Amino acid sequence: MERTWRWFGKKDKITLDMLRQIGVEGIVTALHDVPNGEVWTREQIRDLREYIEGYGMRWSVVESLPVSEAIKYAGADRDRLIDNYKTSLRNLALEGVKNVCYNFMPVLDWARTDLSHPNANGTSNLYFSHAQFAYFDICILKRPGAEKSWPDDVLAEVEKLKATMTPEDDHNLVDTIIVKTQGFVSGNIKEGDEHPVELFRDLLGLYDGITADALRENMRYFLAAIMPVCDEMDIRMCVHPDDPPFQILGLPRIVTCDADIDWFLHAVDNPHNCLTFCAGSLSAGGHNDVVALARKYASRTSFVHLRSCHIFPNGDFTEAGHLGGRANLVELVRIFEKTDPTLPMRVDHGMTMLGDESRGYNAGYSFLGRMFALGQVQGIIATVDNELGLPYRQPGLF
Ligand code: DNO
Repeated sequence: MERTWRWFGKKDKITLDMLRQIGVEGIVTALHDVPNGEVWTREQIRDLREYIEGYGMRWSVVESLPVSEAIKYAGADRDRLIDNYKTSLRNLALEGVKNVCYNFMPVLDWARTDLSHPNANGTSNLYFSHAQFAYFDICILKRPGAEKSWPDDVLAEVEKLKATMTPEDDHNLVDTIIVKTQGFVSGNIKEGDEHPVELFRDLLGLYDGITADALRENMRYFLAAIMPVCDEMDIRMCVHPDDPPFQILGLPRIVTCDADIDWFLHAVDNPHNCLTFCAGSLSAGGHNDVVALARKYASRTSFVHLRSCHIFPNGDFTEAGHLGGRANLVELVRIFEKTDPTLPMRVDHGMTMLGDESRGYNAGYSFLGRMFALGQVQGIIATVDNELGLPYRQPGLF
């Protein structure tokens, strides 16, 4: 697999000079400064591509070319936004960047309730608590009918939280769920937005009456519209699974499991319609057998995220070590390396460790924690390559 790394552009505190020292071959990035829905110009793309190439690496994957909400809920503007999307795709391909990750999650790109949940060894990881999320839904967001979407045991936990959560805890929960996890992924709400909860309510309102089937139809419409450009320019579009892979806040989520993946691959049956195999997102759902999914969908995967989750008996999950958890990264590497040894892979999220916490990195995207994980994954790849008779490689080293 190609060793790639998610880098947030020239402003990222983790520099390309650091990355080339730790075995990174390809960069995963986006034009983070271009507002959602606007065209990415060839000049902007070329500038970033050449910058990356100046460090001896290549721009392997776009993560993400964001799909505007109006495309997802079929707003009046969607055809214009799809045209812009097609222009951006064409410009990327003309500059040689032909693997594009996106997601089709309404409003929230990904969700966690704690960004620094302590591990017993002094490091921390991301964490999702159903009770905390339900508390946000019922007591902070005050979504009409929210209580009905949570089971009794979670509602009982919410009652306990009502007695212990301080205004500061509430503020931190809002910051985690709708600001810190969203801003840096070109999400709907950014650091500094004054009334995030109100903004968030308005966004949820856009999906009133949009069922899972309606969202599926909108995804099918989007894919059908962009596939001719992908065919012409040989672009692989790889959708990221919903994270976490279950319904939240009454919003439909349609890339959560085997049946969902099967659906979108067949809805627009085209080899350029691909999957981002995010082992972390998929392993956060107890219904998913991650290894079986990899076996089934490896040939339609154009990008791999390696990470693994541990699910607690109450359904809460945390991000496990890259050699632990439910995902079985060793077996996944075997499957993907056999399918296509050039497939781009990035380690996804990592522990926060050894001073990462004070460096201001984006949530989940520590340096030392991810470097540690990359070292582990490089070891797995080397072992698997040895089994398969493939040569070992690490740029810059003998
Ligand atoms: C979070 C990421 C997501 C992902 C997008 C892809 O850490 O996995 O933000 O990049 O959903 O479109």
